[in-house]
Amino acid sequence: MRLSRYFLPVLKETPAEAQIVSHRLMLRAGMIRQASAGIYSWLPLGYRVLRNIERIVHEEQARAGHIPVLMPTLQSADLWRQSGRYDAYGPEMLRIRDRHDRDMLYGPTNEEMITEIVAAYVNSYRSLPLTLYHIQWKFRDEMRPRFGVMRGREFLMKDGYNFDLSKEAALHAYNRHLVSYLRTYERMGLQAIPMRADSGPIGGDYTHEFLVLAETGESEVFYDSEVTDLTFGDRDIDYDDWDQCQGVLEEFTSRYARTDETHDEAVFDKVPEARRRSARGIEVGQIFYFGTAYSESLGAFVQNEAGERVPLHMGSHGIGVSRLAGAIIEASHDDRGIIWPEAVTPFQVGLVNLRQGDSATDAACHGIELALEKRGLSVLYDDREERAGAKFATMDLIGLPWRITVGPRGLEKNVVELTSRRTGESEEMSAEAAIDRVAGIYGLAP
Ligand code: 5CA
Repeated sequence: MRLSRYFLPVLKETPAEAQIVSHRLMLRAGMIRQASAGIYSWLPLGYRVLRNIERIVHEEQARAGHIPVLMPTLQSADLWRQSGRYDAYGPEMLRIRDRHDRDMLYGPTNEEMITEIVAAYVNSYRSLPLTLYHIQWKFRDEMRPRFGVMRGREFLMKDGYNFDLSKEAALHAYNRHLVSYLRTYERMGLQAIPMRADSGPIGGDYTHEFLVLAETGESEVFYDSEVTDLTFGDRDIDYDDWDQCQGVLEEFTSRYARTDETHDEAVFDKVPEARRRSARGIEVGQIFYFGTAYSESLGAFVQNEAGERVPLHMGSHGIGVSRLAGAIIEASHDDRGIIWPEAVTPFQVGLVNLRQGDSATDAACHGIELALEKRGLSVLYDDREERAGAKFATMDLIGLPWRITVGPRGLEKNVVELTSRRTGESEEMSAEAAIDRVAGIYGLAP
C-alpha cells in the first residue's frame, strides 16, 4: 500500500480529550474516530489491527474445538423476559421499539439468544459437548464511557457459550477456555493474568477475569508476584484431555490473584509480604460457569444416557476484542508512538523513500515493495514528497515493527537500512538481505 493513496489521517497535536496513552495514540495514528460518546469508527489502520486481533481469536478458538456462528446485534425483549434479565439489566441496556411497537434491545451479551438456538435443535446428550461463539458488536450504555475503545458503549466482543451434560463436563469447558485464552493473549504479546472475580449480571459464582497489568487499568488488583513469572509458551495441550486442562488451571490460578471485588485481606496476608502486590489492570476477558439457570428458563434440555430429560450445564466466555487494541498499545509504546507486536501489526513492514522523485530511488523502492508483497508481506510504502524526518516520525507513531529505508547514498553502495521499531537499531544490508530478514522474522518461507 502506498501512503500517498492510503487514508491515514495522523494528528500532529495531542488530542486534549484523551486521558490515557492508548487513546491518545489511537487518535494521533488515525486509527479511530469518535462518532459519539463511547462509539467509534475504525479507520483503515485501526481496522487492520482489529481484524488481526479477530484472526488470532478465531484461530485459537478453532484449536480448542469451538464453533463460530454469527448472531444479530438486535434482540427481542421477550427472550430476556424469559430469563428474567430484561428488568434486571437496568439502564445499561439500550432499549429500542420497532414500528410495530415491539420491544427490542441492542444486545449487551448473548446468553439468551444462543440458549434459545440450542434449545431448538439439541435434544440428546449425543450432540454434546458443544461450544458456539461469535465475534459481534455489543452495546452497553456505560455511565462513563472513557479511554477510547477501552470502555466504549459499542464494543466488539468474542463471546462463547458451552453446553454440557454435567457440571463436570462444563467445568472442563471452563478450563479449556482458560487454556485457550492464555494462548490467545500471549500470541498478541500480552501477559493476561487470570484472577478470581465477581460475576456481575452474568450470574454464577465460578468466574475468572483476565487482567493485563497497566497503570492506566480501571481495575484494582491484588496478587502474589509469582503469578507474573508464569508463561504458557508453546505448550502442546490436548484440549480434550481433562487432566491437562485442569493442570493448567491449577498452575495459573492456585496463587493469590484477585480483583478488588473478591479481594480478601485475611487470605492475602498469608502470602509472604515480599510477594504481595497491589496494582491496576485492564480486564481483557472473563470466563464463567453458571450451571443450568439459562437452560432451565429457556428450555434447553436434553435426554441423558438413562433417557431422562435434564437441563444443560452452561458457561459463557468473553474476550474484549476492541478493548484489546487499546490494551496492546498500553503495554507496548514509547514516547514516539506505538510499537506493534508482529502478530497484530497493521502492516508488517514500512518502506521509506528518502528521495521521492529521484528516479533511481523511486525505482528501487518500487522493486522492494513488489518483492516484499511477493513474499506475502504487507507493506506500507511512504512515497510522499516529505522530509525524511516527517516520514520517520509517522512510521514511529504508527509503530510498524520493521522499517526499510532507501536513499540515494545507500543505493550507491547497494545497501538499504533495516530498522527495528522496538530497539531503534539499524543495520545496513542489501535490499535482498533485508527482504529475506523480514520474511524470516514473520516465519515466511525463503
Ligand atoms: N457474556 C459474558 C461472557 S461472553 C460477558 O459478557 N462477559 S463480560 O461482561 O465480562 O465481557 C467480556 C469482555 O468484554 C470483558 O472482559 C471486557 O474485556 C470486554 N468489555 C466489557 N465491557 C466493555 C466495554 N464497555 N468496552 C470495551 N470492552 C468491554
